[in-house]
Amino acid sequence: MKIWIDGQLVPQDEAKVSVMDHGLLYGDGCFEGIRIYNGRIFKLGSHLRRMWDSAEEIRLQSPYSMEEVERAIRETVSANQLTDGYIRLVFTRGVGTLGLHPFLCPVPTVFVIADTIKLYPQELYESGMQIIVAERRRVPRECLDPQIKSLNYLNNILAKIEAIDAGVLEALMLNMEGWVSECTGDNVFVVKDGAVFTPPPDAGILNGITRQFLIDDLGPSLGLPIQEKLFRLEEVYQADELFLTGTAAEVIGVTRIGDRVIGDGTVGPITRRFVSEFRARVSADAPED
Ligand code: PXG
Repeated sequence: MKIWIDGQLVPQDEAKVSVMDHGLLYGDGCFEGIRIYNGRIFKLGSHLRRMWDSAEEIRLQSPYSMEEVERAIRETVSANQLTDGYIRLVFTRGVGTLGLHPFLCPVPTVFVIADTIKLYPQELYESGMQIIVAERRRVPRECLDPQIKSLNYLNNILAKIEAIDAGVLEALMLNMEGWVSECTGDNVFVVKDGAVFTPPPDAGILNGITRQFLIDDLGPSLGLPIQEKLFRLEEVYQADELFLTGTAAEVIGVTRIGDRVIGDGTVGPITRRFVSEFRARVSADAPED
């Protein structure tokens, strides 16, 4: 596998980051996870814009322009001959001294990995996924805004460990006010009486690119408008259907939360329409905007 790092494509075992890199020492940096479908880079423009927004929020200035990073991504994908796969774009604060001071790191480290992706088993999309509600709350926006896709994922990882300990793959997280926010690596949608809801960005979530694609594009084209609304766990338990979205998971139904069954315990009809429409859209001609 070839990796693009600091301006060069190199074999994987030559792609190295220093132990003095603040991305490693402090989790100081940001990243994106992007899908390749049938030779097209799904929502590359949106991912690049979110990457630049994250970088700006942490006052990290990329040494490469957005166009240069886009070129680097396309080069990495073709060097690895990928038509379907997964891209990881990372900016770190770069090499510095011991000590938090970010501006003593002169040059951010930039790298691009393009690889295949292991999907959830297909049967999970048919039968629905089980998740839990994490004890751990989502970090409040006032502390570290979840809209920043930073290299600090321990809040999510600790909730993910709760899920793994419970024998499932995802955990739903509440914010500090008790509103439903999102899962550890996925956004959440509720279906009730034919209407579809998802928490707004100010619930303290990552505004997922997949989430936004459903709101702007799939929902309207299916005649299923999606409303952003704060809701409590009770509304999740009383939902007719529940589903998650994310770059890795795509669109997937949830049929159980802990020991509670959602709806009739099967993947509901509205979720199925989103799952199949998503698949159809990305496999035909995935939008790159
Ligand atoms: N919330 C959080 C906290 C995420 O990390 C999403 C929502 C969904 O956003 P997108 O833009 O992907 O629709 C994410 C995304 C991984 C991995 O390697 C994680 C994500 C995306 C891709 C890969 O586990 N999280």
